Amino acid sequence: MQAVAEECKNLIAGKWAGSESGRTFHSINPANQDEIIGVFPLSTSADVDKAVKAARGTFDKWRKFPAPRRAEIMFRAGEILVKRKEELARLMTREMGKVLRETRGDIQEGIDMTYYAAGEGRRLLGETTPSELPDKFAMSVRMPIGVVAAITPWNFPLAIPTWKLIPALVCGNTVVFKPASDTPLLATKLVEILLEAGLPEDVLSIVHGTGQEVGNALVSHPDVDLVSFTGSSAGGREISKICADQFKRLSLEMGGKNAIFVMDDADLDLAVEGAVWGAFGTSGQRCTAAGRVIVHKKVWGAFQEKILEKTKKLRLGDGLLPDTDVGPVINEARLDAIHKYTEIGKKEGATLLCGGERHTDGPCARGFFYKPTLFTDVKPHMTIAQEEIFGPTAALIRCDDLEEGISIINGTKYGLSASIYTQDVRNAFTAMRDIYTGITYVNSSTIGAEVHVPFGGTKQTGNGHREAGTASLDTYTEWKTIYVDFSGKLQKAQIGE
Ligand code: UN1
Repeated sequence: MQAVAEECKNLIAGKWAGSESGRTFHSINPANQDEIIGVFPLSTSADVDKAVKAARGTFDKWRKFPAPRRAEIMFRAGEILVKRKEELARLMTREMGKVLRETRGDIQEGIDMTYYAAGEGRRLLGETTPSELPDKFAMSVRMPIGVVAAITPWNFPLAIPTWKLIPALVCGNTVVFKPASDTPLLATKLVEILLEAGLPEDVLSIVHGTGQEVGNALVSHPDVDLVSFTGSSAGGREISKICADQFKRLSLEMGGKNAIFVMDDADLDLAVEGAVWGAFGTSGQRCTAAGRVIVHKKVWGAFQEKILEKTKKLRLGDGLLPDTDVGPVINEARLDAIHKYTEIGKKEGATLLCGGERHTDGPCARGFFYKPTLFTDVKPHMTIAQEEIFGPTAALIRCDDLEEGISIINGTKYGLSASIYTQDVRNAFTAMRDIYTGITYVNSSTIGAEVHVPFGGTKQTGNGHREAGTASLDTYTEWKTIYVDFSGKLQKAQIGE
């Protein structure tokens, strides 16, 4: 069946319309670049300006709309997502390539976030405390921040937008949404669903286009109060500079060089399964992907044999087909970037065990496929063990003991996710204490975070903020402390009478 490309618009100030530039761009299927998924407006800073003005204009009304009512809209959106899960998952596989099991998971993560944040609408808890003075009352409440710019990546086209949009809206902010230009269709679907659920049309805008034009205009706009960005470290650095200049609130979620550590007492089969899933799930295009697998010297040979065998069996193909294990990567530029790391790995002296090249056989000829790639004898300082590849490449690193393994885990500029496989409670608790990442797993892969607990990383993975869980409320609100003195006289804190 030849699917028809959808023609989509921006939603600005409650109206669906093209860009004032009149230009458009395409979203294509990375499994078959001849298939156009949708046509979208190539927007300009003039479009951004309109969207931000609309968001500013409606903020006062939206912040006064009771939070539980705001949250009910999100809950209804969650129900629509449940009904449309299968259709949206299929569309997502066509738009960004990952296999159907995983796109179903992406929609489910969006549902989970939507329900979770909807529940928070009846809480948004603050604090009431005693005052140090008689007849005086003290409390802290959460205030929305204002206009939020949400800039999202293509690897989780629905889940990550829900991490930002839903809590931002429940907290009473208005939002201008700039989705990745590789996955504009799924983003548009989310906005349509929020409107269908009853979101007032001017509370949320979506502006399609490039990071260069739309992203930049949004981040620089003086009427944007908070930028929430998930994407590359290079993008995050640029955004940081612009925001710093304006003292703009900024939440960044960027790279990772996550590691799975296999101790000598690990259940090896379980560890192999976790490593293959962490390294090659989503074709390695998760910020939580296991790009490094650190293996204790006592199980080095056995582990290597098992992981190689399992990796070689992975079937590449269109993610809609039931026997596909690994889909394409997102685009040609990503293929080139991944392959460059293969070249660097070889040059720096690592041994290529399998993969290391494009896959263009048969039905994959018109897609962006890269073979699952394993390097061994990788030294912790090598480029392929330090830089985020964002593709299906894993580096096997040998280590002598627990202490060395943990220090290798911690020895990169990132700190998102890490995992240890061990059956020994002492090893597990030592790792839980000493691994310096935002997310740490025991006997589970580096991927698979849940929405009701904080998500994010230490060091250069982020800038100290977390998404998901109650931590996200801290991103999308400011604290206001309120004192009420009902003594009828001037009371002086710290000074007394
Ligand atoms: C990301 O890759 O940016 O933990 C997010 C996971 C997913 C989210 C990944 N739940 O792998």
